[in-house]
This record gives sequence, structure tokens and C-alpha cells, in this order.
Amino acid sequence: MAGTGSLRTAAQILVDALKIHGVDTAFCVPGESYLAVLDALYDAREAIRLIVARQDGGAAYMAEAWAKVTGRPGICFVTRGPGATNGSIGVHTAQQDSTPMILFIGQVPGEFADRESFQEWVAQIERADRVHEYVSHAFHLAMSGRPGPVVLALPEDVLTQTASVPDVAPYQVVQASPSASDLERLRGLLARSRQPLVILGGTVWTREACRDLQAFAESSGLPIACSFRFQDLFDNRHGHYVGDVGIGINPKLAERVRGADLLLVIGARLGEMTTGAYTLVEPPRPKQNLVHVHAGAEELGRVYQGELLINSGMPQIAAALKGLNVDGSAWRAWREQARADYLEWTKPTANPGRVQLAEIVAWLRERLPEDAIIANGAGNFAGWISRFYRYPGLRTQVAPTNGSMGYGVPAGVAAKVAHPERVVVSINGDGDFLMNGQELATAVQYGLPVIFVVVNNGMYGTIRMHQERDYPARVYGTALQNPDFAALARAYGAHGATVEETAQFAPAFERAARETASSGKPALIEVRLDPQAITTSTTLDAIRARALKG
Ligand SMILES: Cc1ncc(C[n+]2csc(CCOP(=O)(O)OP(=O)(O)O)c2C)c(N)n1
Ligand SMILES: [Mg+2]
Repeated sequence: MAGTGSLRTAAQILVDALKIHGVDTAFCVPGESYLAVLDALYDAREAIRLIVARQDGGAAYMAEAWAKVTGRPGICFVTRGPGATNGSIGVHTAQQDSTPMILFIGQVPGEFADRESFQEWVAQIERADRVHEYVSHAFHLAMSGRPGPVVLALPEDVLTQTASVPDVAPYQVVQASPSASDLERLRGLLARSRQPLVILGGTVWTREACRDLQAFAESSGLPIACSFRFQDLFDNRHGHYVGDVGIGINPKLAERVRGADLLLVIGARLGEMTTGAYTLVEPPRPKQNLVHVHAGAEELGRVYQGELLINSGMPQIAAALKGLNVDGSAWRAWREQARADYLEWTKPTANPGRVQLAEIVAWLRERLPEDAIIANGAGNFAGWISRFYRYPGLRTQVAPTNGSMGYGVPAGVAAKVAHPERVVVSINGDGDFLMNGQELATAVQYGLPVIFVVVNNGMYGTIRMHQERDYPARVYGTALQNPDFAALARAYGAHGATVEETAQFAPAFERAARETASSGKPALIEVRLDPQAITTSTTLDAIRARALKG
């Protein structure tokens, strides 16, 4: 670090600021607009690892996913205009998922000044002597209250200006705490409840917060559900876990959400996916007594009025709940039945064709080590993972709540960068995979032995499903002609295999695990799924027949 007072360019001050705020990894696609930053990163290469992606969208997803698996802000650099536009998908994902992330955009003065479409704080640094202020503000914004993305533009001419400024202190995480009266009112509501349900979600959880929450679940006897894509906040194997409230929800759990007399929602945003498109919990005043705890005050009362709204960070509420004395005898049978429903729901179901996807996911849940990370993007294939996998704990799931395709490959890469010692399995649809399959090159370049799975049904299956429901037997724009994925993987320098029946999966996976361990290179397993196998519980033909009957 150049240190206090010496003359540094804005780019050097920026990179020094990143070091001060604890950054050790950054993702980018380079651009001539921020060469000065690249040069400062060159000097800082011992402290900050730079991962260069093949598409700015891949880089931005990587930074977002990196934040998801570390709990620290993901850092991404892209160039102006085209780079920023490509990268915006990562910003959208970070916004919807409340993920702390800072996207730095190399910028030309005057051009492309404000991108309101990014929905979040967008600022441009205009002076070298204010770099620290802007960067510090960006970290505080990204991490405090409801976390999210921040976009900072770096005009090219400013980056080479010099200034003599003192260094700053690292950012602090600012989170609210529940008040004593909040907790007293919560205790009162719980005391009158017979059918309560807890729904966990959102970010700003820590391992300790999850442990505290588990202790509270055990002492209070409460049943715990998780919101869409936040299934790893509570050990799915635990007797109090009752399932996820998202796409493809267990119908019995949906009934339970609807029929609960008290919903204690902790950290979840109560968006479309978590409310069954606003049917399970009705806005603006739900039938259930709603207690909503969220880190962002602006999120409380936004869609739903609640009986009790608590602005709190997750560690703060979890620690407080751990100390709350609640008698759970009234809902014991209700919870046990909810758990029994979950176990019944997650027994593998059969699908048409030679590949049984539920059995493969069930095999993975037995085979993978407890800390393995599962990354995935969006598509119907993901329904098998959320239904049949059992996430054992925090940061074992990396997936986008905004249903953004193309996420699985860069997220797998980022997870392996963050946790090289952990097994990372990235599960993708065929459409999904090819949106960012180029990042296989990044995995090869940096020696990241991720195991990629491509569930190939030869179509944009999700859209075909909706098409058959709304416009039966009028298939259009949803079929895909795919490459030989295993050969494609080999062309990238990765190991490639193809699975055409269930029994081939286990040996293919074991071989991939051996190959990746010995070569340090990634592997890809294409799983050929019968196109009729459209969801975990129905077929395309059945959907079409129902729609044609009207
Ligand atoms: C970036 C992006 N583009 C388009 C969509 C709309 N979309 C949602 S699912 C889907 C198809 C997914 O296909 P695939 O990955 O093959 O999975 P499948 O549903 O076939 O299992 C599409 C096009 C989206 N969610 N995200
Ligand atoms: Mg598909």
C-alpha cells in the first residue's frame, strides 16, 4: 500500500481502498477504459486475485455468487457501454437476491452518465481525492440493512489523476436490532398461536445466526420452512425442517402456509415466489397473523401489513430469539405432520425415460460431503434439485431467486474460487448452460475442478411447459438443437461424459471426481433427460391433454 499522504493515482487509491476493505478476489473482463486500475491491480496481485472471465455477464454473476458463498461484497470490473450492459444481469440478480456486490465500470467522462435501470445507487467518482469516500460508501451500502448491488463509474481521465490523501478504516456492517418490546409482542403472539410457521430467507445470515435460530427452533418446537432459493438457511435433515416455499412447492406445505394462524417470516422478502404469486399470503393485509423481520426497514410494510414488523439484522434477531422462552406444546402435532409431509414429498418420483432425475439427485444427496456447494441457474431441471436435494447448512446453495438463466456455470466457478477445498457441483439446463458455457474456459484457465452437470432435454423446457398450458400443441420457439456437450467440454480442456440411463450416473460422477482431482481441471456430465419429463410430477403430454380438454 502506498500509505498515508504519498501521491497516488485515483486507480491506485481505489485498489488500496479495496485492500483496506478486505477484498482478496475480484472478477473482470478488461477494458481500455480502466487500464489504470488493471495496472494498480498488477501491483496488488499478491493481495487481490483477479479472475478474468469471458463475458461481462459471466464476470458479474461470478462476483454475485462469490458474495453468496462468502458473505462479503463481490467485486467486479467491466468496461463502459457494452461491458456494463452485459454485466447488468449480475446487478439485477444481486438486487433481487439482496446480495452485496460492487460493480465498477470503466467510464468515459460525459458518456453514459447514469444507469437508473440498475435500480440501485449509481455514482461516478469525479475526483481522485474523493475515491476513498465513494468506495467506503459503496461498501457500507452494499453490506448494511438489506444488502444489494452498488454501481460505481470510474471516468478514465479521473483514474490517472493523482492526489495525496490519507487512508481510511475498513467499512463496518450496520444492522438494526430488535427491541425488548418487539420481542415481548412476539412472545404474546406465539403464546396465542396454535398453528405457527417460520419462513426463513434473505441474506445477512451468519453461521452463528443459523445456529442460534436452530436452537430457537428446538426450544420453541416451531416448524421451519425456507423461502425460494434460500433452502440452505436451515439443515434440511433436521426434524423441524418442513420444506421450501417457492416454485413447485409441496401442495401440503402450501396449504399449511395458507392455514397457519401465525407466519413468522425472518429475512425473506415475501416476493412472488415465496407467496405463491401473492395467493398463499394475500396483500395488503394477510389472513394469517404476520410477523415480518427484515434487515431493510424499507422492505417492511412494502407489500404486506403485518401484526408486527421488526427491523433487524439476522444475527441480532437470531440471538434474541434464542433467549426467548416459548412453550411449543400446542403445535407439536402440527409440526410433526408438516415434517412427515416433507419426507413423503421428497421421496424420489419416477419420470418417463431411461434417466430418473429424482434418483440422481437423491444419490447426490447421499454421496456428496456435507459442505459441498450446489450451484444452479434457472429452468425446470432445477425443480428436481429443490425438491429432492437436502441442503445441510449455510452457503451450500448458490442459485438466483430472480430465475436468471446462465447463472450456474459462473456461480460454480466463483464458488470454487472462494472455496477450493470444497466439492462444487454446478447443475444446469441445456438452455441455461449455453447462456454462459463459455466460462468453462475460465474454469480451465484457473484450474478450478468444478463438476458441471447439464440436464439436456433439447428445449427451453420451462417455456414449453407454459406454452403447452396456454397454447397446447402449438410448439414454437422452444426447441433447441444442441452440441455434443461432452465433446464441447473436451474442446475446452475439461473432462466430458454422457449419461443416457440412471445407472450410468454414479460411475460417471465418480470418474469425473477422480479426473478433476488428478488434473485440477473441471468436468462436465451431460445427462440426457426424456423431453416428456417436464416436472417432478407430470409430463408434457399430460399438460397438453389437460389444456386441450379446456
Ligand atoms: C436470462 C434469462 N432469459 C430467459 C429466461 C426465460 N426462461 C426461463 S426458464 C427458460 C428455459 C430454461 O431452459 P433449460 O435451461 O434448458 O431448462 P429446462 O426448463 O429445459 O429444464 C427460459 C428461456 C430467463 N429466466 N432468464
Ligand atoms: Mg432444457
